[in-house]
Amino acid sequence: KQRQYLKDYRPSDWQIPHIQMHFDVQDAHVLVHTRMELVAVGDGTQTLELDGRQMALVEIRIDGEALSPEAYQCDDASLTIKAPGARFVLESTVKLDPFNNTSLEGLYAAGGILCTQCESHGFSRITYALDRPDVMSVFNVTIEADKGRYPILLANGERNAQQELPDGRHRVSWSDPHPKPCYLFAVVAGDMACKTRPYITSEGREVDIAFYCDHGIEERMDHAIDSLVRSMQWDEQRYGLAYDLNTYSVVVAGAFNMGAMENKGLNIFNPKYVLASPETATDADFAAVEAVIGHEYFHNWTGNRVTCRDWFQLSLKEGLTVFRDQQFSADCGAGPAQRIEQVKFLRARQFAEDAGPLAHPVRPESYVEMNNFYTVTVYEKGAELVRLLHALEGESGFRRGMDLYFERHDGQAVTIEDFLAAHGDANQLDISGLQRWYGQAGTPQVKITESWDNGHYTLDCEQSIPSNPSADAVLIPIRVSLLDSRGQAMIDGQVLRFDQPQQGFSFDLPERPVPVLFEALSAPVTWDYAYSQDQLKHIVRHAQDPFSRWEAAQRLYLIMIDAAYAGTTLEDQHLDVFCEVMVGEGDGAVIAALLSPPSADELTTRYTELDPLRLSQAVDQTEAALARVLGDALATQTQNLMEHVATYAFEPAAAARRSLRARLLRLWCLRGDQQAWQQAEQLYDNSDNLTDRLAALQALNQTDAAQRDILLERFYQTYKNDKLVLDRWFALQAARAGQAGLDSVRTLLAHADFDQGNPNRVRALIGTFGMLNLSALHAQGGQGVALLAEQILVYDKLNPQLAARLITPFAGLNGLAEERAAAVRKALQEIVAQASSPDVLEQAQRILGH
Ligand code: DPP
Ligand code: ZN
Repeated sequence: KQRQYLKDYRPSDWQIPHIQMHFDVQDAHVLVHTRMELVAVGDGTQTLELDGRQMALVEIRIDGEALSPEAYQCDDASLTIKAPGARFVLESTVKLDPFNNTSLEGLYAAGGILCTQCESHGFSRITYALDRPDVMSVFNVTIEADKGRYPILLANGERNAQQELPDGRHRVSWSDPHPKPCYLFAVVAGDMACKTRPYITSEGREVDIAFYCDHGIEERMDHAIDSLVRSMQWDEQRYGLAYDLNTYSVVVAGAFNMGAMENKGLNIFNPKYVLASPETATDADFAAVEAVIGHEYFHNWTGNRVTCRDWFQLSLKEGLTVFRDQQFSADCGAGPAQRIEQVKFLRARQFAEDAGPLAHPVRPESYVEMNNFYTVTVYEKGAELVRLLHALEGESGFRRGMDLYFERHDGQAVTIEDFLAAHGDANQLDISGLQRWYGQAGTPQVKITESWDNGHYTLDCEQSIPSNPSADAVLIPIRVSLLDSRGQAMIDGQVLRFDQPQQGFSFDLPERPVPVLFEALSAPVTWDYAYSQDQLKHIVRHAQDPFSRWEAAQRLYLIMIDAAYAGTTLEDQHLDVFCEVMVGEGDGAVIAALLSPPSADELTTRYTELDPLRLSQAVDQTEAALARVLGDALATQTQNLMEHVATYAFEPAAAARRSLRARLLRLWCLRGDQQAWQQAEQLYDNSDNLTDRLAALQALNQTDAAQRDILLERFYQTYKNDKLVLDRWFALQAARAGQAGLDSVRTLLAHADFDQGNPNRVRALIGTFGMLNLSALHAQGGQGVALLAEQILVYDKLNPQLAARLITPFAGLNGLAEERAAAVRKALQEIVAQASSPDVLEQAQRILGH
């Protein structure tokens, strides 16, 4: 497969204003007939090269005339024909085998239904096409199938007509008036339950909302439907954007590689992000459903109405839409703990990606397999850059920028420059310091020192990208507060514009302050300032910004983790401030976060020549020290939270209480206290919801309690027929530390409920083991690593997109101590020798530096 480069972008020689498709669904195959109008752009175009893979060409016609095989050339990726003129009609018929398509791209069978996934290049597995986002067409689609097996036939846009056919078959036709790139194309055929809800937009348009899933679990879609209605209202109110069709459908696909897909008017979803009931989804799941439903809906404007010129611009729609879904969740009541979670994820995954061999700019310069660039960098770092822009412009300036962006580009396929230019022009803002972020890989590091001279306080800042020394200085907003000795802010949330390699910022103050830096993480950077322990405790006690309290707490834990990693131990008293935190007032979710040391998977880039087992131990020792220092109050406080357990509702205050209870129970259980273990069992038995049941299991998961095995078995018996919940059972066991975790993974790979065709199940078991369980992955002198490599090769054949994601844990190679690195290198070499998919090969070779 050829490497594609951003610098080689050329507009398409052809446009396709109109595409008509007919799907004839048979028992064991599907025939797809496509009629496209092709129009040359400019003149002199002689040949037309269409993309197309994994299908059998039955017939091809130009202006009604069948072409003889000599008139075209066909290979495994394309079809080339000599164009008869500047305008003609091309018809093709292809035969597909969706029933054996395990890649989950193009048209495939998921459970009993047929569905599609076209982003980024799945459409050319359905028909011959110009599979690029800057070619936009109006689509008309008919689907014909057995009515008993496929009573529901869906495509993008509005339904026009339904017709009964002989032999128990039927046909439904759909048309989508909005020209769209083919990656937003979708069809679905199946037998599903449906729940509907009417909605009237701010423009007075009547919309039929329809959600589809397996029969018998319809009521689990209510939260998703409510979330969609809130999303539609929110986009109208906050951005003035209303929905633009009369139908909005969401279909649950049993097997799905991504979270969900924003196909125009016909979203297709991973069940994880639609189905939620108190007994089958946790608080975090409820929040994730709301966020992903919102995310896909917000794409209707940021992605669909204004789309990407080419795939290098992916962050244009993804970074922006993640930022919008984060704003939406915040407006729906997610508190500061949400920002803490975002930053934990950013640091654990995106900073790690940016520091290793898979680093790439938010706008990549080249790729072999585009699927490998749906990354935390494009999504999460991309969203951080939009957040940064929002902070610079303020709420009303950001809205002005968005308004101008839509005014200029509605209906177009554009670039990240176009987006930034609209914001810059709308606000007379120089965006060059922001633009540089998009082209440079690596996390900027900011070093801050201070001086104090008689009432004159200066913060001296220096920026660089250690992994990318030739990088230019970027614009880094630093939000600071300066606390006095009583904890009052002398400077409160001021934003410093730091855009030089080195820059000083001065303040005149009555006393020397404790600086609170990068409040709410105002830029996606790492930063150093030599805090004393007392300063950190001062911030934990007094800072206004909950995020900064958490940040200071993390730094306190890190002092202890560093010491333990180096083989020394600090007194438990080092953590005594957390006794006050535990019994303090305020948001329970924030207190829970304050009482959580960073986990080992967040720290893989912290040490050179990393010994992952020693790191896991150091983290465990720190958590144990925390549990000890909290003393008897830990038991008392946990028991207080056990009382008055109300009926479950997904509601911020109740969720915060559950989260604190879960955290305290877990710390208490770590002390090996029988009474704590019994409390966990009681919580499990008395609860009416999955959140608390999982909290109990997680509290016991790293202990030797007999209750652990008993509850795991009880959990299995209760939930064995519930796919999403059973995923948690697999994940829990894959998260068990060390050798025990590795043994569990081996056993579970052979379990009757382990299903290679269900990506959620694969991620629950192999993903948890690889991404979140360093001590198991590196257990037994490299055998854990070999097991992961073996599994990657299994999915290389079945589902390359999934396989390529499972490789990520190996990207830490360069930071590992030699003996560990050797095991990983050997595994990667084995993968390169045996893999056949471009997805897996590209990732393995990038990691090895080839
Ligand atoms: N479905 C994926 C997302 O929404 C890719 N577009 O992020
Ligand atoms: Zn998206």
